Amino acid sequence: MKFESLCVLGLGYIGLPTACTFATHGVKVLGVDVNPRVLEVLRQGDIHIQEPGLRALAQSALESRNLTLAEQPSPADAFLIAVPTPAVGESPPRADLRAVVAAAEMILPHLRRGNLVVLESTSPPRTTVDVVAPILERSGLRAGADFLLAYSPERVLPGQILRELVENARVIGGVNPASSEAGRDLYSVFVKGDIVLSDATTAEMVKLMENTFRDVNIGIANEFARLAEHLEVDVWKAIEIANLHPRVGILRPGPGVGGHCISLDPWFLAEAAPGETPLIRAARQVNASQPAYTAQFIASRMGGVRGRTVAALGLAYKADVDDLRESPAVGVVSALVQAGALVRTWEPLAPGAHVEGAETAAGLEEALRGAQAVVLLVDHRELRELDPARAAAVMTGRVAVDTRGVWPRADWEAAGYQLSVLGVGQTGG
Ligand code: SAJ
Repeated sequence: MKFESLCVLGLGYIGLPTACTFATHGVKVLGVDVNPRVLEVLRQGDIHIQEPGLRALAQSALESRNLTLAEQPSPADAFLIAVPTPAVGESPPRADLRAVVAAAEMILPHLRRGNLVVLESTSPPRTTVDVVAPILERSGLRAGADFLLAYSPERVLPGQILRELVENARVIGGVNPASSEAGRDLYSVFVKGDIVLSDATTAEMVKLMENTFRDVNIGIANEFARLAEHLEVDVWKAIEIANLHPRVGILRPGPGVGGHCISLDPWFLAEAAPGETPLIRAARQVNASQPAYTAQFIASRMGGVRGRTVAALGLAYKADVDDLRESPAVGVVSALVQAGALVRTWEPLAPGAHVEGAETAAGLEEALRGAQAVVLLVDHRELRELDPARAAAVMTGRVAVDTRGVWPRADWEAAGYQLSVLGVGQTGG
């Protein structure tokens, strides 16, 4: 099948790069977003999110006139839903599918015989068949027979979205084989990685399994870090050695797991069968408690934090992105504030970022000035490479805490610091 026109609903982290990539590969794309600010920013030649290369791609897509923007969909050969599916509630969080429902309802009046609809938003298994199909079938057309319907998750890594969009393998799960094949015809316009065909519910589960696998793996790394501190072992060295085993690949401990995906997606699996998912829940609990654990680690290595000044470096959920969603670094700062510390934060990729109760420094030097301790929360390149002598020149204390296992011990000790690393026993392992 050939798709000449495409309507992409949701111009966020996934929808915008996907819309632009289709447009720069010759497809006529209508980008739809219900937030007028998103469209306004794009029309001014800018973008509302940070992603390397995306501004230039959006500009060329718009200049080519293959990408146009609107608040409402129009008839098209194919529709792609890439709207947010946040988790709501606490015990346990559940998927909020309101935006998916709204997007499907927006497509409804424009749905024609032979159209393809693809859901890309991360969703609990069975969303495509149990939620999206019944809405679209209110048109009188039947999914799989009169129109084609598939689920195809995005699996791109923030920071590398444009490359991974093209190069990663993609799974396309149709409600019937014809839908999967139509999905392959659509995405093969730009996807260079393997395209694997499956059914809709398997494809939904694949996406959630990938992120859950990563969460569980990071959870065990965090638990190993806690153990290593008790055992006076250096967990980083231990993991390096264990990973020499051909069938072992332990991930990195840290202050917790953040971002919009890995910290939430496991709940979408757990909600499908609460009684059958104790491991998934346990890993979630370990990772969710890691910011508080990290704050305690910092406090114990400082000999208490009440009334003391801490420079907290990095607030993003991971290195080299500006995204603070579900960031464990924010959790660590909040816990330190609650424990009575005077925390000064500096996030080089989002300089205005503020955590309640903490002071937002105007720059790295200002964060460090007069501080008793410096804590690395995110391993952004410029923070990894912080020169300890430069820190020593403005700080009062000589305590450094590295929660990411990246600061070179010899350099920090040479500058007079007592360096504590998460996952390393008090004696330095
Ligand atoms: N983290 C660790 N230790 C590690 C790796 C990560 O503590 O060894 C932490 C990070 O600091 C961060 C969190 O985990 O707080 C998540 O970061 P990430 O780089 O693992 O993943 P995301 O959330 O940026 O992107 C993930 C990716 N999924 C997988 O790698 C299986 C990406 O491919 C997905 O497209 C994305 O989720 C998504 O949108 O679902």
